[in-house]
Formats: sequence, structure tokens, C-alpha cells
Amino acid sequence: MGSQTVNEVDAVVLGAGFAGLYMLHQLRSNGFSTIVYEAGDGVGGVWYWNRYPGARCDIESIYYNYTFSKELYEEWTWTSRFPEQEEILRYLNYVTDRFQLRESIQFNTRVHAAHFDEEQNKWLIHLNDGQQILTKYFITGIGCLSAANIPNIQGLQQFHGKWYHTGHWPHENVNFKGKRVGIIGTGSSGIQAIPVIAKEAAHLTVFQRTPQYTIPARNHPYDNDFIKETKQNFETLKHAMRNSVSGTPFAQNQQSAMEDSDDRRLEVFEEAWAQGGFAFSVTYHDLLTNEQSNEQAAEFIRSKIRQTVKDPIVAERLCPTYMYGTKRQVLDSDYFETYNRDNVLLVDVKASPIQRITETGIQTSDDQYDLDIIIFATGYDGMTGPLFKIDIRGRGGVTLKEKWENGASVQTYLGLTTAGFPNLFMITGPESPSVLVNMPVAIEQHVEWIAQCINYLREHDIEIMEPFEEAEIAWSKHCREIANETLYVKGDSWYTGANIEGKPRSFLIYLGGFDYYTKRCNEVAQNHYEGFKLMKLKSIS
Ligand code: NA7
Repeated sequence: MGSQTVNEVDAVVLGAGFAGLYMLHQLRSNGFSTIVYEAGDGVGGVWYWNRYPGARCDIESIYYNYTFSKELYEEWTWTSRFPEQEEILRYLNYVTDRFQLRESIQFNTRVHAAHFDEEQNKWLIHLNDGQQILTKYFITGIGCLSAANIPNIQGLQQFHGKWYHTGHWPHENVNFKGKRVGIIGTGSSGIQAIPVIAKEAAHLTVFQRTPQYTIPARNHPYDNDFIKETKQNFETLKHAMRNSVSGTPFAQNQQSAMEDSDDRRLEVFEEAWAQGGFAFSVTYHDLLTNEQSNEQAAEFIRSKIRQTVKDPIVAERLCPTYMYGTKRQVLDSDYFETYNRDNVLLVDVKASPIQRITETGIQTSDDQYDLDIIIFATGYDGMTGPLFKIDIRGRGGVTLKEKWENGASVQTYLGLTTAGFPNLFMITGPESPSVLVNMPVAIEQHVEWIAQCINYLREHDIEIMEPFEEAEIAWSKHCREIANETLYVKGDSWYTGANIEGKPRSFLIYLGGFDYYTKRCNEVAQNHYEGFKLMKLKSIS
């Protein structure tokens, strides 16, 4: 530590997105001195960084917001069904000012290390400017999809044009007019960006490795009566969301896709397709557990692609063959229609892999594509990626990465805590359901649980808490058992880590339902934090 002054606070929170902002609000309201460190120069988290053209949330805006404050819900009015990045960012800035959170956030600050000091029972947080800060509680709110994956393609540094990753989009406007643009990746980000860029650029080349099952979003502006009714129903809506499987007020059809006749099933799929959004994925309960049902949904979407895309060769190239839903469901606005444009070219890089980036563009095994701009819509090192970017060390100086064997043996208790790392709380951590649940609602549940837990520790003079190893072994086993009953584990996606070269394959999302998960977390708290070692100062010394 040398002669450097080390300040101290009760709690350090990482990230000023949905999670960090609400955590700050809760802790400060409960009288804990708290500081949030944020790498960006503004609040927003993923909505601060993801400014690419077409960036939009694919959960409906009336659900994709905080529910902790009725007043806030009444004050804010969303303009359309699926909110644009700019509108969500505006909302988060509004929340920040409304609850006077900005003064407790230190911007342009990255935490590069956090080490648990066993002498003091505190975390020493190391900042990128060399400063250090001591804290009792160390809470990460860094998201599950924030560590950008820029594939290691030879030659990128020689490229004479400009290149961007969708998750690190520049704040100034990128001008595509008259430009030849190449985009690598056709996940949610690529599929949102492609139709918008195609309209502006002189030419767009899409480098597709795996096609996607995407469903029309059917975005539309909200009308005043609908908004008024929604606000009047706030309490009902909040209750429904917080007690649901997915954090949204939608119930899943309890029927198997195979129980309906072919004609009826087609009708059900058509209705959901016309409705847009996530309605399709909840048409039948077994789309992700029964391969036959899954194939019905997959073939329905393929038929839509073939109907929409005029060139049959391009249409076939766009038809996925893997199991529906094993990659994150994508919603689009005119994605397949975009391939009917004269200025758009689809390149299958599974058939002809990208070999290198040259000074003038991208070279695949059978062609060279000259480009002015390259966009990497290549996703993220999900779940563990953001945590492993920080040198987090618990007892005995063991890093989180070592404990979890680089992701091969992740073990958490409730997806919130892990043994050997006392007083560390991970909002939306691995083995929590959050990333497959409506995020703000999942975040609120985590934040409220953590805040109550920290209150409990204070009230009971408990210095440190950490899970018993048996408790986390049981939780991780439970997570894996549920996941293994589904088709999710069979897919190659960021869900399974298969998108990152060399990353151990594991499925780190709790699939037992948000409602069950919430109940379990509440039981743990009601039973005086069963599964946790709670240590008072006396018992430590
Ligand atoms: P995704 O969904 O992980 O998509 C990334 C895309 O990039 C996907 O099509 C990948 O193909 C492709 N990719 C990745 N690496 C390469 C290389 N090396 N060459 C060619 N293509 C590549 O990320 P998004 O940003 O779109 O979405 C992330 C989440 O944000 C999304 O799920 C929502 O929750 C919001 P692949 O399928 O791996 O073959």
C-alpha cells in the first residue's frame, strides 16, 4: 500500500447500469456509505456502450424498467413497444438524477483488481489511476454480456478503413453514406444493425457464420390510452412480473406442440408470428425440451424465411439447421427483407472461412471483399467474461478465475455469492436466472436481496459472510441438473461458452424459473441465511 492514502467506504459497487444504480440507491437509503465505479463517462451500462444503429431492447418497454417506485413508473412514459437505446439511456439518466445518484458515482474509472484482506476482513479495491479504496462489501453490477468478443483475425491492425465493435460503439455518429460496409456476426446485435445500415450504406456485405431463427419484433408507437391503462395497473403488473417464470407478465402455454393437430399448431404459430416479440417462444411449453416440438417451430420459421427472401439460394443460406432457441431468441425489424435489396450481399463464412483482414477489406477462402468499414457484431464472452476481466482474489490470494478453473468449474450459491470470497455479491452472477429473465426485474430481486442481507449483517453485528461449500455444490448441481433436461445445453452459443475460442463449455444460467428462484432466495433469508457462514468479530479472532 506504501504511503498512499486509502479511503474507506461501506460498499463499493461496480458499474452504473440498471444494477449498479439501484444497488447504490438501496444501500444509500439504508445509510451505508457507497461508491460506484463506472468505466464510462456516463451511466447506462450496456445501454451506454451499445450505440450501434438499430440498437433496441427486445423486451417490451413497459416491462423493461424499474418497478421499485410507483412514482417513477408514473412519471416516465415510453414512446414505443420496443425502446431504442437512446430512450433507455435517457431513462437511466432520468433515474440517476431523480434519486440524486450521480454524486456517488465516479466515472471514467475502471477497477482492475479487488483483493480480500484477511487481516482486516475488507476488500481492497485497486483503480486504474493507482488509487485504492477499502470496503466491507464488494458488489459487482457489471452485467453478463459486457466483455466484448473481438475475434483474433489476422491482419486487423493493417486495415486502412475504420472498424468498430457493436458493444463499444463510438459516441459520435458513424457515417455510412457512400461507404462499403462489412459486418461480421448475425446475433441480436448484427440482426438489429443490418437493416438500418443497409439503408444508408452504398453496399453492405454480411459475413454470416451461423444463421438465426429471428422473429419479427413488430415495433409500434404506444398510444396514450394504453399508457394510461398500464400506469393505472402498475401494482397488478408489478406483482405479475415479480412472480412470473420470466420476469414478464406472460404465462406460457402449458401444452406440448405435439398435442395440437398440424393445422392448429400452424394457426398458433401464425398468431404468435403476427403478434411479434417473444410471443412465439411461449407458444408451447416444450419447444426447448422436446426435439420434435422444437423442429416444428424451427421448420415454421424456415418456411417464413423461404417466403420472404426472393433468391432461393440466399434463402437457404439464411435457414438455420440447429435446434430452435438454443441460441438466444432474436427479434428483428425487416431483417430477412433486407436480403432482397440490391446493395446487400450475404457471405457464408462457415463454407468459406475468413482467412485474414487485409489493408482493403476481408479475405475469405474463396474471395476478397473490399470495404471502408468493418463492424464486429461478434458478441461477448458471456457470464464469467466480465468477472474474469477483473483480478478478484479471495481468501489465500486465490483468484476467482483459479477457483472456477477458468470457467470449467463455476460454483456459486444462488448465483450471488461464492465460497472463499467473503462479502462479495454478484448481481446477475453466473447460475442466477437473470440473463434469461427480464433483466431489470431480475436485477431488482438481486439488489433487494443483497440490500436486506447487508442490513441483517449490520443488525446482527456480523462481520463477514460467505457460503458453505456444501451449499454452493448443491446449488450448482441443481442448476446443471435442470439445464441438462433442456435442449439449451446442446447449442453452440454464448449460453454455453461455445462462442469463445478455448472457453470451457458450461451452462451457467438457472433455468428453474424466476418465481421459484425468488422463493428460494427468500427462504434462505427467512431461515437466517441458511447455507451461509456468518461470522461475528469474536468468532473470527
Ligand atoms: P451473439 O448473439 O453472440 O452473436 C455473435 C455473432 O457473431 C454470431 O452470429 C456469431 O456466430 C458471430 N461470430 C462470432 N465470432 C465470429 C467469428 N470469428 N467469425 C464469424 N462470425 C463470428 O452476440 P450479439 O452481440 O449479437 O448479442 C449478444 C446478446 O446481447 C444477445 O443474446 C442479447 O441478449 C443481447 P456463431 O453463431 O457463433 O457461429
